[in-house]
Amino acid sequence: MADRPPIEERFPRPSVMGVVNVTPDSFSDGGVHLRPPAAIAEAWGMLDEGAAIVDVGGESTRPGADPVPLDEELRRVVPVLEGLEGAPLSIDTSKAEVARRAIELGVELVNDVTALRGDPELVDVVAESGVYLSLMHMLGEPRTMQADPRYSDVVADVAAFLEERLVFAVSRGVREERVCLDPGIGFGKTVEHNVELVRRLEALLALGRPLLVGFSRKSSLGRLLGDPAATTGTRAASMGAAVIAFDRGATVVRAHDVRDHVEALTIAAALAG
Ligand code: HH2
Repeated sequence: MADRPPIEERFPRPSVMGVVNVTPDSFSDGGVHLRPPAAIAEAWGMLDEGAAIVDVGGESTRPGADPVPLDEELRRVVPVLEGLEGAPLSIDTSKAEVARRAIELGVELVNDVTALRGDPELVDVVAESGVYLSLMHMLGEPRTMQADPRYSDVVADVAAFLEERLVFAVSRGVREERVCLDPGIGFGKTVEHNVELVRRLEALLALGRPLLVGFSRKSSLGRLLGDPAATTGTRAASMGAAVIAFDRGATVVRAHDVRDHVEALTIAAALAG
């Protein structure tokens, strides 16, 4: 197992995780990076702009998205990872086989939006390789998750879920100090649920792990700006959300517009002291 520092040392607060989706259908950048050279250039550019890590994904998890077969997901992400040798990378996947190939190609973090519920073999791949892990909350699955999501108390429910998933991962050999947790903005949540999660982020911090928050370009931002039918949010709205998530305790911010987020968070950190 590789020797790695705790995740909060590897990714000091605040760190920006750049997003490169190698998909035809992602909600904000679908089709933009489908050809490997475009995705590779975008990722190196994000690292130049100050991203601490770039998250490469070959399956959209936007509301309504259908699952992608294993061979198609591999076909999308492997050439991109091969072209990014030596770069700090994470893989946005819930499939053990995709994670295995990605780790062979140097990926250091597995970002699983199903929090190890999607593929029973993924926990062993993470534990045996010793890579970092992000566990995210999602209610339901992408195809149906936005159909009337309900919670008794969204923050308490998300916290209980993340705690249970963390205990599970550790019980299967994942080192706790390599895990971060994510409330899963937009994954089975209304605008009000997303707002509540950021407002009360300290309840998730109480779980004792660094938090990753991904509000970038999400439809709740467009809706908060007054368009009830919005499917995306603007860059400026994303940065507003990122700064507040950081101020409430987030360590890693997942974002598409890296330079703006790095600059906004650098100033937020300087002023917050
Ligand atoms: N959001 C998306 C995808 N992966 N992973 C984590 N840990 N947290 C998030 O909030 C998160 C995520 C959705 O955004 P995007 O990748 O831009 O879109 P799509 O899923 O349509 O590819």
